[in-house]
Amino acid sequence: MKTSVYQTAHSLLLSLGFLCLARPSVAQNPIICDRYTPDPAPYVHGDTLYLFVDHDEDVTENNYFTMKDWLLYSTVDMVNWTYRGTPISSATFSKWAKQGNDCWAAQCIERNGRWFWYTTATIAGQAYPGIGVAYANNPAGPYRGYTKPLVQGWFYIDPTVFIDDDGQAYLFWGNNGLWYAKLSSNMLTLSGSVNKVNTDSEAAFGPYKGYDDNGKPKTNFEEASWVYKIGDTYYLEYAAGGVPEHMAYSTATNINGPWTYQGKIMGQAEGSFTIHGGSVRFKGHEYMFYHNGKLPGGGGYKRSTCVEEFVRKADGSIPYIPFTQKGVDPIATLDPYVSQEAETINQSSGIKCMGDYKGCWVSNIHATDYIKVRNVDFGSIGADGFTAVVASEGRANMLIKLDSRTGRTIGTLRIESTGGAEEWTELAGTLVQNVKGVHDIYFTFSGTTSAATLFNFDSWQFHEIGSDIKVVRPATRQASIYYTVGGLKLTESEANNQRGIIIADGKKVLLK
Ligand code: FUB
Repeated sequence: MKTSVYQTAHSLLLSLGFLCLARPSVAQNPIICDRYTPDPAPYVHGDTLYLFVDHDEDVTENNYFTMKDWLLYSTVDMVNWTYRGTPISSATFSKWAKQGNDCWAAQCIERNGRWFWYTTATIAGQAYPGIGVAYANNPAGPYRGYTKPLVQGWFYIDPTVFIDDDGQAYLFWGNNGLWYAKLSSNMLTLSGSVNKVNTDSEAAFGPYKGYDDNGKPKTNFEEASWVYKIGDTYYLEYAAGGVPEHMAYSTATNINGPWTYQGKIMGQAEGSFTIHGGSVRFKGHEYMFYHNGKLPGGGGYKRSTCVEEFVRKADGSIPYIPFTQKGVDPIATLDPYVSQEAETINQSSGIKCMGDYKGCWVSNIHATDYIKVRNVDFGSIGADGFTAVVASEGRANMLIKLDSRTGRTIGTLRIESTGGAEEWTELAGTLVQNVKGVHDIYFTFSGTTSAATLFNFDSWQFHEIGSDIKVVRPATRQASIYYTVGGLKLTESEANNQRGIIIADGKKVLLK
């Protein structure tokens, strides 16, 4: 794809990215730590913010973008992010796209209960890209790729999709140029001709970034368009200024323009020559998503999603938004007394999230790793126990620490072999002390095994003092069962024979 635009100015930024090895414990940007997650495309649906991102591989090939699939995360509190799998890859578009790489920027939206994920890929047998769409009944899939690209041609990358108040959907896209077209009501094909926006206008897109060898001015508009509407005003956010890119925006009172340049909204991304992002409103707050190269090992081809909160001005204009390491404040607490996915994470080190729409879990757990979960509300009564669903080939220990990675240990879990890395079992741990109030918790690990992971971690849940019936997850996906509940050890056959309420350690425990 467009090697010439990118491959020059970046080696310096790329190498700078490798210097970023340590992160302060309060840092929340980048927000996903176990994978590189460029080109964020947030989407709000009900009480959940879905984050559709691209995926820069851990190993960069040919000193260029190495991108083989697309990922999904979600949040309800803006600080804990749940991995929802890798729902689509180039294989989703096997009917028309080059396979194995070039899974570039995308955006997904829901319409009438169906999810439409517009993506960039290279046309099979060609050097130029096209924009395709995959559709599903759920945000995490399974997705089916539509058989043909919607559009194809040089610089046809970075789709953004927008549905106007009258129900007409539009697709915008482009690098070094901006095109748009109406979408059919089925969202899978175009319903009209392709229009080109006049990005050569300084009034529309800001001061020229320079002049080419023929003296022709170069547009400030670069790529990564992001279209939405507030009231009667259409907003177009985009990466601008050439590489390294910054973020700017323009507005219009008609979807067909003319657009009016409104200014810069973010500076040049740190450690990355691209910045691709977009803003979204969620639960009364406004957030700007973008990417940088600041995750350890990161750089221009290993970029990661970040988010900042901003307050739109009374006249609708967007203020200049500074980058922070701190990121955004939580907008909700996390309830430890319901089952929480292990892959719901604020920050982590070493581990990897795995799985798909059928279920996700945490793997690649090593003795030096940790998982931080933020803003956990233990309430005023507190907890007296916890359980975790794990699968393990060997022995390991998990410690739960309070408020810092080296903080007080509040709980321990001893894990024996469950019979295999996918033999899931719910184990009860030991709560060392009662916990009340709102805290961050850290899961830390120890153990010795030659396997790639100490164990696999699916979910966890605390038990509130006084709630005398604990529901232990049914063993539907366990091949073997081994419970320790409130200190009482149940063998596989005992657990198999148990149905109904048993007394364990003075507490009533319901095995379903
Ligand atoms: O991620 C590959 C490309 O880099 C995207 O399509 C552009 O927007 C830039 O972020």
